[in-house]
Amino acid sequence: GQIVHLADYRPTDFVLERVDLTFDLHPTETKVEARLIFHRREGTDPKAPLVLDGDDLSLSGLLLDQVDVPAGQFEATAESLTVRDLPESTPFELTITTIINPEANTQLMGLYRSGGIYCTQCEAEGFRRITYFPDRPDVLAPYTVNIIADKAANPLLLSNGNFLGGAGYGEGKHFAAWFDPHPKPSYLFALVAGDLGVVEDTFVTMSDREVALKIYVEHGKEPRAAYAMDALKRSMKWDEERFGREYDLDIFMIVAVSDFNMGAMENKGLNVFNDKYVLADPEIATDADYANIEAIIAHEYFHNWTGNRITCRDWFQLCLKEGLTVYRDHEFSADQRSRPVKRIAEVRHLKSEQFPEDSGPLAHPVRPTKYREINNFYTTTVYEKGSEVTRMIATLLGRDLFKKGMDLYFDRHDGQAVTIEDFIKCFEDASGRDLTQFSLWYHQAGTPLVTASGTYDAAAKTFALSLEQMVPATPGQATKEPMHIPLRTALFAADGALLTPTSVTDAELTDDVLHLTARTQTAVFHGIPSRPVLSLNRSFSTPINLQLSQSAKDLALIARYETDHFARWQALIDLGLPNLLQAARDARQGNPITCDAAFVDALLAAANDESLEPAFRAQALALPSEADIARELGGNNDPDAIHAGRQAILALVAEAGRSVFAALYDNMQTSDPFSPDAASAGRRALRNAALTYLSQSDNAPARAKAAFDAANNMTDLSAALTILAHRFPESAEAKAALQGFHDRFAENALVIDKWLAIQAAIPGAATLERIQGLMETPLFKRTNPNRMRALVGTFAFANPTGFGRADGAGYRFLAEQILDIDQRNPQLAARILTSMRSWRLLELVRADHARSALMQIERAGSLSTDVRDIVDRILK
Ligand code: HT7
Ligand code: ZN
Repeated sequence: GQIVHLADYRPTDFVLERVDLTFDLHPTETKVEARLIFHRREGTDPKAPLVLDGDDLSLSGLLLDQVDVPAGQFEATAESLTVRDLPESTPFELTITTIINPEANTQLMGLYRSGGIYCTQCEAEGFRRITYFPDRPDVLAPYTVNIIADKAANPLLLSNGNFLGGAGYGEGKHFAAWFDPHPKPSYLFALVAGDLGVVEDTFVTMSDREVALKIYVEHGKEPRAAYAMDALKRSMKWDEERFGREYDLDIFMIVAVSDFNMGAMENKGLNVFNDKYVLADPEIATDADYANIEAIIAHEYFHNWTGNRITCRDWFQLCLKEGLTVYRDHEFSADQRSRPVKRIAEVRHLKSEQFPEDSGPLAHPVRPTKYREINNFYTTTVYEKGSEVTRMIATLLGRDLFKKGMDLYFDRHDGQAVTIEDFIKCFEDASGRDLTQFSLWYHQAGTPLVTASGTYDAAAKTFALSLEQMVPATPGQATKEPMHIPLRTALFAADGALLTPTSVTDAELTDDVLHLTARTQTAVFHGIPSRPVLSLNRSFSTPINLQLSQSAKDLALIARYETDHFARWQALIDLGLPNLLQAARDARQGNPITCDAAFVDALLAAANDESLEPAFRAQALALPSEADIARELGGNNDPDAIHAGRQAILALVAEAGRSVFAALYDNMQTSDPFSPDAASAGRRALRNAALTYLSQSDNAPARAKAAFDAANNMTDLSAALTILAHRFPESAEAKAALQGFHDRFAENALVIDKWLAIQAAIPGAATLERIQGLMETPLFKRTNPNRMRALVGTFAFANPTGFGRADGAGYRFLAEQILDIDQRNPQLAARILTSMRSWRLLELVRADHARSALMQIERAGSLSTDVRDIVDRILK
């Protein structure tokens, strides 16, 4: 694990012209023959050797222009192949043969087996586990791929691009050939072979070309791919309409596999998906699953232009494709569903995942400058903060100039591997604006803190808004420059009417966007007839922590009258949060817990407001999580007190809103037959939120059990099961429901994952023993990432009282699991270990236990680079 620095970037000495791969597939001995045509890059050292990357490889043949390369001319290790004395000015062909073992590949990087099929994962550096190669994203070439395999076991032979042809190939075998004309980096290579069912459709593009669409799933599961297919067609259409992007091959394929390290992978023309993000029907998928499938299908499809046609020069530029593509999938979902509800969900996710990363030991810039293990930089900062930065460019430029900048980007850089600077330059050129200060968002880590206060001058009819920004220190960045912070802003009169200033001085205001660019700044709004109520950072226009003291009355006014519904939701959160923080403190002191009536009234008013969409009302009812409360408290945290405080507030709201919740539960029925559309999902979300509150005041599980028995879809069923298991864990009803759910879905791995996750999240110290018990049962498959994430991941990321039990047993358990997982799958181990990133916010006794567990990992003999990198940074 050497540290790689952005400043060391150099182009390769050799240019790769073409790639021709032949795979002779075998579960344990696959022969890979790579024919690579290179020429020396002009202006480079004519004597320089060619150095190719490898990972765990052994060379079994090497030809130069079809002739054996003598032993003295090359050197092969597991990690590299060096060839000397290569032609100075003419192209040459290198033929490299390697034998690899897909069955033994437990890292799930390179060529591996999942559920009896062959599949690949090459991003970021998996291709070098297949053959020696210049395995970096700035080496682009067209690929021809020939696949030979046993015909009975592998009727399906797939790779990138268009199908060239296939035929029989000796005894019991057959072959297929694919050609991808679009030059691509090796990380976008894919191969799939095996026996799968297919769902087929077509899409006619904006220039009238017909594209064949195929989604491959396990035999018998074809009907469950219908929603994914629908989402794919909607994505293709949307990218044409919104961004003018047309698909560019004759065929687009998706393959669902059950063993996968992440959500999905955008390989050119052949996306490979975690089957969790493809398979859905009402019996097995929740509304959240449907929304995820839609978003991830879109995300991978959108990569075809933002990532594949235009790719990254090096891995430091990862946000070039990921931040931008997340922004695109967010916009897609906002257009397909409810924009404000989507925005609320995004901000919830950003605050609960990215903000802790940005304020802890793993903080890094959206565009980092060094890494030890690139797999550890597929982070929420690169993805979600990267998306927020793109969104801010759109906010600064406005819709038309942003579109012009994107068009210029697609025009100027099609077929290239580029940098964030190239991307920003397109928006500068399209708009004439200088984005130098704005680009600090890519380079400075940490969530800016903006402190705001307003003063009204009745005589002058002015409202002065004083703003101050502070970007906290983060690892490797002690001091920061002031950033360009675009704050959407509105002022409201006491009757809820929008107040429009006659002018604004001492700050730029464009539409509703106020530009904070200095460390301190006071904007003066003129022509304000009465004391205004300030709504700041509407629609979360900038990812900051905002400190603004507002009275409960003002917040209630925003919650009622803001035209931006995101801001309404934010006002409800701002009303509720102080109650939750105080409740945690009171629970710790053993004091009685109370709750402001203004908050309860505003919450119930929103829940009851029929002019608001049900999905919004459900979001309003979902209080900040225990982790959110811990973050806001800021340190010396006791998870048990936070839990007890939050439960007490839930109970107070439940008590006050009993009749509101009962009416919602009765009235928010959804249509039969089931429909996964956003409006129906919103009604289910509101009904289940009401049920959660009702069960909070129920003393017995009868109502939740009745809901469980009556459910006719997975959303309602899993919501009822969660209430039973979390609220009444020791009841006979909860036990029977858990058993019934298990028996009904025993054959469905994705549903058993839900069953495990619900149990892993049961609050309290006893859950650890429950998890250890579940790990002893035959359904616990250590090699399956979804299963490990469902049980160990949910426990560590989403169960603060169970994982953080006072005796430290949760942390010790995690350390053992990490060391075990690391032996097989370092990427997965490192990711689950990031659940420890906020350990320093714990009270002293727990923090001490957490540190000991981390040191137990750090001291272990044979750690992967992935885990070593995370544990070292978390402990630093
Ligand atoms: N670009 C992909 C990221 C990725 C990945 C996927 C699967 C397994 C390992 C992986 N490493 C990186 C997914 C995406 O962002 O679309
Ligand atoms: Zn992506």
